[in-house]
Amino acid sequence: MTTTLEPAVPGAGRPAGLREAASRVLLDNWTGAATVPSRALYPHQWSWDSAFIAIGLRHLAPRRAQLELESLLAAQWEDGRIPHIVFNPSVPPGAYFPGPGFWRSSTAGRRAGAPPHTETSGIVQAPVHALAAWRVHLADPAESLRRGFLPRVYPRLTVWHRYLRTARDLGGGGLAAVVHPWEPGLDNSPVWDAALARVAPAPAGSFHRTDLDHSPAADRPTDLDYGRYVRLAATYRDHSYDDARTPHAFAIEDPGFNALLIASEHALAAMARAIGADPREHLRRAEAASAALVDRLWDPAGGVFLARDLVTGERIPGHSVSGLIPLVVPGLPGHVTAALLGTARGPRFRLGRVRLVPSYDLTSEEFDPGRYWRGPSWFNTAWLIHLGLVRHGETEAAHRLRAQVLSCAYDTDFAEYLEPYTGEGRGIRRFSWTAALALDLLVSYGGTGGGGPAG
Ligand code: 2M8
Repeated sequence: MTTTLEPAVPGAGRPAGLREAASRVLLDNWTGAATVPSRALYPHQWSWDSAFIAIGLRHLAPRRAQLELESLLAAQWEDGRIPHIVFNPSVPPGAYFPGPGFWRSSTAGRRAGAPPHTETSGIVQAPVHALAAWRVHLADPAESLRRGFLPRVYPRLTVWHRYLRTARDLGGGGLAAVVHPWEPGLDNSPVWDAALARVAPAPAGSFHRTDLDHSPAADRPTDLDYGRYVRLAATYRDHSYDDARTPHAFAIEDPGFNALLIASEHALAAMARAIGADPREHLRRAEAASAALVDRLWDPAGGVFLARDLVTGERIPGHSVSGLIPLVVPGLPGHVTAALLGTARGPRFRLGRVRLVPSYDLTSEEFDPGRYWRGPSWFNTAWLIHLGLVRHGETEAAHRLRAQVLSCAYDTDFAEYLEPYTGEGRGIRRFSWTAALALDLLVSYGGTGGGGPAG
């Protein structure tokens, strides 16, 4: 077991050549209007990936970073949802499963306002977009102004948040629910296991997984997981992606997803100020959602936020990194953030004593150091925890985490995720958000990139 402490010195451990290598990944994965997470495994545009990618891309090409977000927003549905995948029509239909022929957005999603000429998925991902858009604006305010970036994206992002706040408030308590494990982005987290056990899997022979052509089966979700993912998505599709009509076997209030919505609402307030609109409604919404987050998901005994299963009405006992992500929310009660920081450093996550932040509780029987979101450390969640540490004045811990992000990204050739104890790269390499977020922490050291004013 490796417990190397990374240097707590600003800039120490910064691998020479990181900037060039990360830039090369982002350039190679750029398709002309957006960036694929990976040419092989994920050959289309993903929603929260694009937001993280834009955060890094802004340091190389602010205009491209704007385009990254604009091309995603161009596929927004009329009901406000931003789809989790925008399919590239020039990629062969069988290159990724489930592809456009499965989701059939332009027909099945017509009533929900899916775009007629672009194929997308019908589910969503975590709302990091306003947080990214504000940072992209700040990278080059003159270019942003010249292109009218904020006035174009602000109304779309506002409608996106409205969709989550209204159609997705399935529990009626002021939080957004996710209706598929792919939505919070932590696909096979043990937190979803009990809820997924209720879902009858689609028959094994009824679909063909393409992910196993690119990544070892031991690093990926199981076939049984996939059968359930397919069943949930098909049921939603067969109800025209109508949130009120679909009988949701999986409906969960996830702390990370809602924390990002709140942080992004603060970013919308900053954007409103910048374009001369009234920020007060955004601030009011952020405050209301923060209160709901604490009220519905805070677990004082565990010192962490828990997901709430809306089918059983109960909170789910498993501890995932998602429960720490509320560290990014400004203005949470002091006792909550103090307890969260203690949990991050404690035996479940061992911040500073393992690589990055494990995606699942190290002390749990379900922890698996190599399998996707069941334990490995990921760079996007590390970036978010870094933002939280900066925000709470935890400078030394933030420096250490940043140094780990830089060295681990470089040493693993921008792996998708890491074995937390050894730092060994897992999944695919040359993964876009790993490159983008390492670049961001490399360039915008000092809290400005990770912990800028609003959002
Ligand atoms: C993973 O999810 C996709 C489905 O959306 C997949 O497994 O095919 C997750 O890691 C998710 O968080 C990420 O956005 C996506 C693309 O990188 O891959």
